[in-house]
Amino acid sequence: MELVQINKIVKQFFPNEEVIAFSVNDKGLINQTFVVSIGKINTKQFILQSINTAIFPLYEKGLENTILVKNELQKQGFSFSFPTPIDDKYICVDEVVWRMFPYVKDSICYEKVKDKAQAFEAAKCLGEFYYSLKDFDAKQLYVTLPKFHNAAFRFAELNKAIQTAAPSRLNTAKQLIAAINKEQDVLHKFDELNAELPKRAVHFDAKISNFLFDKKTNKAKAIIDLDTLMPGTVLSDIGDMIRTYSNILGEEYQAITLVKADTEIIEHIIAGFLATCGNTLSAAEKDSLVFSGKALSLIQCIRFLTDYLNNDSYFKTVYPDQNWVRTQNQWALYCSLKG
Ligand code: GN1
Ligand code: MG
Repeated sequence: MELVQINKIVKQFFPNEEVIAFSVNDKGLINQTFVVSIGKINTKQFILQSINTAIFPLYEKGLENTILVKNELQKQGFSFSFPTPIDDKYICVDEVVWRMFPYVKDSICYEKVKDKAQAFEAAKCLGEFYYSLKDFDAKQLYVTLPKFHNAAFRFAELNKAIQTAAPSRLNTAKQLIAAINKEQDVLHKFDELNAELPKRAVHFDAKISNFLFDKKTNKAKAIIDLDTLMPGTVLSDIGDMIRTYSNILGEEYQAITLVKADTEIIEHIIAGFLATCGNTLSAAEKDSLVFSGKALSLIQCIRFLTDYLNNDSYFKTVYPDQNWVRTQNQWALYCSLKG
């Protein structure tokens, strides 16, 4: 992207301002994100982001979800920042959909969890999010990504990919596919629990880079990336926190034999979450939290493997076989969680 193109888009939000500089933020695997500096005097920073509408076809409904949840969080006095699109709008330029967000000042975004204190902080923020939304009727929210964390669906997608995969990729994955086939019980149990547990407003992507931290105090400051906000159960969020935080080397780590879950981090996630969500959760929800980490690791393993077999059509990759590395990484994590 050139500055002139960026400026054309930003003008639709700030007609009287000029973009003086921008940089690419390449953290997400799906959308395209820029940090833009606006105004020659009193320069201010914003986030400019294009939406991958192939992956988020119901993005307008997603915006409605965000606004509904924002209003409720404000009403309940949620104490963390929850940056939502400027002017509550998305715009379309040359068939690309864009939105802007305020930049959370003095914040820092981490790709990997630094330590258990940081995991505790993020989980406390999520716990307060659940507490603030405890009386919010999740049925008001649209299901923008149907079956997103439905294990049976993910397994069926894997089987479809197996049918059309290139022989070399299929051959690479053969043993792992056989091993995954033996884990059906975990997939079934996850879907059964999801059917039984209370439906809540769920973030659906609670990884560490979706919490911003204060540069000075290291406290959580904001919760971001709301494209997947929709009805679900707590298992999706705590499961994804466990999956991403306990894997301290990160999901991109290539020395697979070193990948394993840090159990102390898991304890800190659960303690932090329960500290702020109060008695929002039922006993059945609390009992399933540890299991959810295991299930989400297996589901994400299946998702990366499916994409590998589909020639990397979903998750962004920067080197060949990256989705295969991610698959093995998630499998190693799953095996360590399984014990
Ligand atoms: C995707 O784009 P990003 O990084 O926010 C994905 C998540 C996965 C994650 C794996 C809509 O999120 O479900 O857990 O990659 N989001 C979607 O890194 O598929
Ligand atoms: Mg996301």
